[in-house]
Amino acid sequence: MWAEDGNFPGLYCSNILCNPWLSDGRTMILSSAWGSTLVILTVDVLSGDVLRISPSTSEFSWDVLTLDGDNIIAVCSSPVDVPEIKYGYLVNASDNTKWNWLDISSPITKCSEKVRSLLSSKEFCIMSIPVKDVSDNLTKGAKKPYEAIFASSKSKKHDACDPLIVVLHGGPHCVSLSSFSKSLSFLCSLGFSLLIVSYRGSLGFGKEAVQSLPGRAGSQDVNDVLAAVDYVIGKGLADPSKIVVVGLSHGGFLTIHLIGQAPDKFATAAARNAVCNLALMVGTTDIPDWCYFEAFGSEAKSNFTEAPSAEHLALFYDKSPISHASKVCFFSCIDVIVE
Ligand SMILES: *[C@@H]1O[C@H](CO)[C@@H](O)[C@H](O)[C@H]1NC(C)=O
Ligand SMILES: *[C@@H]1O[C@H](CO)[C@@H](O)[C@H](O)[C@H]1NC(C)=O
Ligand SMILES: CC(=O)N[C@H]1CO[C@H](CO)[C@@H](O)[C@@H]1O
Repeated sequence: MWAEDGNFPGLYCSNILCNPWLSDGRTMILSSAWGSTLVILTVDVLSGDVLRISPSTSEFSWDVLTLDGDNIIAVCSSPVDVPEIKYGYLVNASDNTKWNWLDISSPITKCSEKVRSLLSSKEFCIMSIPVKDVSDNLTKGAKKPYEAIFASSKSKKHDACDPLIVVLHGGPHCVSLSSFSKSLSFLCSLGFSLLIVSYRGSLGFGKEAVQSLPGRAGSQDVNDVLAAVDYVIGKGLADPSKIVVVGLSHGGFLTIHLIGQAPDKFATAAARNAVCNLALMVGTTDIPDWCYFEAFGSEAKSNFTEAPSAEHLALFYDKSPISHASKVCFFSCIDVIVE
C-alpha cells in the first residue's frame, strides 16, 4: 500500500518481454516504475522475492530491451542524457542478485555533437516534495512525499533564473519517468528549466498514493502542482514571473485548472487534448466510468449511471476547469489539439 523510504513501492510494469526468464527458469526480468525512475527488477516467481538490479544509486531510468540466458541488453537515459545501451551480466553465475553493467557503444543511438554539447551544460535531479495540508482522513501512503524532476542549466545565474516550464502527465494514474524525451530535452536545451511533477495519484509510489486522488481530482492534484512550483521558487530555482504550464489529457485538465485557480502564477499555458468540462464529457465519451471514478472516487461504483442526474452533472461541473474560466486572464489563447 505504501513503501518505507527507498523500498520496493509495488509493481508498475506496462509490458513484459516475450521471454522474460533467466536461465534458472524461475526468475523474471521486468522494468517497473519506482517513484519517477524506471528500474530493472528480478522477480523470483517461486519465492516472491523482488530485487532491483539496475544501479540503485542512479536517478537515470533503465529499461530492459531483451535478454538471452543471463545476459541483459538494457537502455539507460535521463531527461538530459541521450539513451545509452548497456549490457548486464551476472558477477557469479550461481548468484542472481549481483549484476555488472557495461557500456555498449552503438552507432544507432549516437547523437550529433551539437546535441551532446547542448545537453552537456544541463543537469537534472529528482525532488521529493512534502505533502501540504495533510488532513486526518488521508491514508498513510497519501501523506508521503511525491516527486518532481527538475532539469536546468548547470551554471546558475546569480541575478535571474531561466524561465520554467511545468510539465504534467496525463492518466492521471501514470507517471513522468526520468527517461530521455526529445521534446523536453529540446526545450531544456533552448534555455528553459523544466519541472516535471508526478503529483499524488501517479504510479510508482504505492497503492494508497494512487487511491488518494479519485474523488479529489481538480483539487489535490492541482494543489500538489502548486506546492511543487512554490518549492522550486523557495529554493531560488525559478522566477515567479516566468512560469509556464503544459500538459496533455489529465495534464491538460490540470493545466487549465491551474490557470483558473491560480491565474497569477502562470505567464502562459498550453493544454493538449484537455478535459475541460466533465459534465459535457460524461455524455459523449467512451469512458464515462473514468469521469465517475475521478470525480466520485470510491463512491463511483454505487453512483454510476448512463443518465447522470442534474445533481451529478453539477458535481462534474464543479470539479472541472470550466468552472474557473471567468478567472482566467486570457482564455482564448489556449490552443486545444485533439489527437
Ligand atoms: C557464487 O554464489 C554461490 C551462491 O550464492 C556461492 O555459494 C559461491 O561462493 C559464490 N562464488 C563466489 C566465487 O563468490
Ligand atoms: C477530508 O478532510 C477534509 C478536511 O478535514 C474535508 O474538507 C474533506 O471533505 C474530507 N474528505 C473526505 C473524502 O472525507
Ligand atoms: C455524490 C453522491 O451522490 N454520492 C452518493 C453515491 O451513492 C451513495 C449510495 O447510494 C450515496 O450515499 C452517496 O451520497
